Amino acid sequence: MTEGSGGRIGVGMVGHAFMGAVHSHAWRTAHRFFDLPVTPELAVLGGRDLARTKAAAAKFGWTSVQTDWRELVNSPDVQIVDICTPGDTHCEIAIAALAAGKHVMCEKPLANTVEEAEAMTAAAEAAKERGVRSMVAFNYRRVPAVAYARKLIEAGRLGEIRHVRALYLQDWLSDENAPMTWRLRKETAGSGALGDLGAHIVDATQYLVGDLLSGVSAITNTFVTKRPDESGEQVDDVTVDDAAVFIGRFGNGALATYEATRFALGRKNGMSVEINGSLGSLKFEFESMNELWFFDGANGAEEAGFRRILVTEDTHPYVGAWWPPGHLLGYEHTFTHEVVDFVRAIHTGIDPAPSFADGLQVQRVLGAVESSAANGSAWTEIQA
Ligand code: SOE
Repeated sequence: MTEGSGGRIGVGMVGHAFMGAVHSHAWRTAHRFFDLPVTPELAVLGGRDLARTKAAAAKFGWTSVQTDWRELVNSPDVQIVDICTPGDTHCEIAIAALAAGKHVMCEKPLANTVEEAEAMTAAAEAAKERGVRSMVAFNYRRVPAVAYARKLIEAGRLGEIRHVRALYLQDWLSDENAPMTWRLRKETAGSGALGDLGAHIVDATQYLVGDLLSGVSAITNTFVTKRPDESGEQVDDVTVDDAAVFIGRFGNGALATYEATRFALGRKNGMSVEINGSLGSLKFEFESMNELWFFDGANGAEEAGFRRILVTEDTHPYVGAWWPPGHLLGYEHTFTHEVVDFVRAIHTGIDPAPSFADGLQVQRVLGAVESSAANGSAWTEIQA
């Protein structure tokens, strides 16, 4: 079954922390603002602890709960499985859901290793033959200003792309007494700032440029190697990177620099991208996410300068479904847009993007960054 009956499509979501909260909001909101072919129903919320899952379901608007994700995946009320759990569970849940004929939306990074991402992609490709769709939740593609930047680049307004500069800066680990979380353990998170933040800017820049990285050279560091565990009674080892810095080359020759860190004191969610081409440049900063800065080289020298485009016109991507010009959008809207695109793709049978294959390619970039860093920053090609 690829769609629910009676104009509804049942969603089963596994996980109810930060990503679960923002995805719940998206599933609740999408059909109220966008015309959707079917209405998502928040059917089953999955979590390990019954009491906490029930509390989350009541808060976020889910009809029922399930503590066994296998039951959730096989429930007849569920046609879409949304995976919002730590990375170590993505592979098993996604493959089981696809095998059960359920469409799958999976949080980023797709997996903890390239091998897992390969297995998930193979399962997704096989399921596609049966009309089953899958998508990785790289939400920053769905910021209207980022989607509009893509349109400008696609239309050739930047000419030949030469430079890509991307940062993703947070500071929540600057305090060396901040406690351990699953995000700081390799077995649950796969990697640290690299997979959590670096994955976003790798995806966003490849999407914007319309081309893929062909190789990288990297350095990483773990500044604080031991932290109090969750109980506060013991000290535990941090087994992932705290920061990753790398350079890369795109297939088209563009040169790129990337920085991902959780130690940039004062920077909360500082995701930013600058792209320079032969005809113009673009700058985007997530903390001012309704703005896009455009330098159009076609303007004469006297009038040249970066121009702020407020991306809130109803002709801009996604914006027409929301508020009048100048009435700004926020972080949560990017997830609503993701849900809208996914539900429409399921209905029309068009492959949603980014696909699991796209997620695998990002995973290969992350893998190349890790192996370069482990090998004295050696230049490391990315498998096509
Ligand atoms: C935590 O670092 C985090 O929540 C990421 O996991 C998200 O993907 C990002 O959007 C915000 O920061």
